[in-house]
Amino acid sequence: MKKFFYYAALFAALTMGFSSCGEKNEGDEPDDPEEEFVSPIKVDGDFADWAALPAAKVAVAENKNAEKNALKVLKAYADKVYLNIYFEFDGDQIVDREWPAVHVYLNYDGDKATGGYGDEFADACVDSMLETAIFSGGEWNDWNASYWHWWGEANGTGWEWTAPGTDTSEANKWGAEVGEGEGISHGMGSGNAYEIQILREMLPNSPFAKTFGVGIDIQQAWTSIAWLPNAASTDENPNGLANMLDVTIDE
Ligand SMILES: [Ca+2]
Ligand SMILES: [Ca+2]
Repeated sequence: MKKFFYYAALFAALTMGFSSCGEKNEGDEPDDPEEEFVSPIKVDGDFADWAALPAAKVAVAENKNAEKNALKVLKAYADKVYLNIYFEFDGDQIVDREWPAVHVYLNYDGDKATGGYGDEFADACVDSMLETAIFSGGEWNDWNASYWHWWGEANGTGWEWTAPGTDTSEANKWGAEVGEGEGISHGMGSGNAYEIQILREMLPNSPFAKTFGVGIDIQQAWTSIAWLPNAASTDENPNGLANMLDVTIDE
């Protein structure tokens, strides 16, 4: 709980723009200019902010699979503080709107020799994952995700939940780090698109490399029906796996 309190305080300081040290007084100067940072992306379901970003700074993965095509495009932009994600989906395929989970996968260290989850990504180097739904009971849901680390073998596959530190054997794949609703991320949608903002500093034990990897998937009835980046399905690659999307922090 103590850790959660710390991150909640940090988040409050970052979002409200005043110092986390001591009480706020009228006219106080912030201790750290970073706390004044305002992202060019606002989580509001209005995507004009994405259109205004310089294209060279935005990583993009478009759907390449004719069957698993419920996700159309993934865009990722890492500013000084946040990882911002935008995606479009096929509304006709997302019929389960009770609580359809969207996962964000991170190769945060940029190292393809660490992490796993080759189930959806050819390079199998996912270090961590965020999970919550984009809809809840048919309405747009704030994407205030839980956070999990890969505990399985390096470059491994599979999906098991487990408590952190209890067992890092091959059988246990994901260990919990942060519970849902702690404010590590937010999201909002409109039409057939959705935007997510993740506060990188609130992800515990997750040092980001300047260039790191991102991927997403979307579920219907608790099963992933599509993910990005992807590739065409072939005899050699029946599941249409591709490497994660490289994202470079815009410093
Ligand atoms: Ca927006
Ligand atoms: Ca990794």
